[in-house]
Amino acid sequence: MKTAAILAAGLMICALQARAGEEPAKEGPSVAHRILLYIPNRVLDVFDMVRARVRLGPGIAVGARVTDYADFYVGSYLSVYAGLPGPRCRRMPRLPVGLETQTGVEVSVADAATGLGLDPGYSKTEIGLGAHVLLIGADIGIDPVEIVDFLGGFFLWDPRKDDF
Ligand SMILES: [Ca+2]
Repeated sequence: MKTAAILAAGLMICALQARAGEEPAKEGPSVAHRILLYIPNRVLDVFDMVRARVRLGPGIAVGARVTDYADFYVGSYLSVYAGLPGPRCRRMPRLPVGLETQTGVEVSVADAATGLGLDPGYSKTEIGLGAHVLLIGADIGIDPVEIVDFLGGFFLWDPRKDDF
């Protein structure tokens, strides 16, 4: 009898602990939050769809991509860029001007290229190409997932999870 009572008390403690460990249901942003940031989020989403950077600085490089799995890059450059910076892949917007560098070789997922934090920041689903010749470079691209994200945004769907 005593053993059964201890066992029952133990089971109750376990059940209570399991309940205490349950995550509360996650709530999304409030309606007021969504209304206030609806327009800014759509504006940021529209700029994510296209990359169109020009670069100025020394280097030589060539690259092309149809997603991160079918891409190649070889070269080295150190430049300032201006233009549409391409997908954010985060909430904070990218500036339309800045420093950009990339050095090395990349073929598909074998990536030995680095920009030491100042690389172009391609999204994994981007399609585009770029080249750098002596002092001038250009990089253009489009991201189909960002197009879906932009269109979905009108219906409050945010597949890229980049809305404020
Ligand atoms: Ca979005």
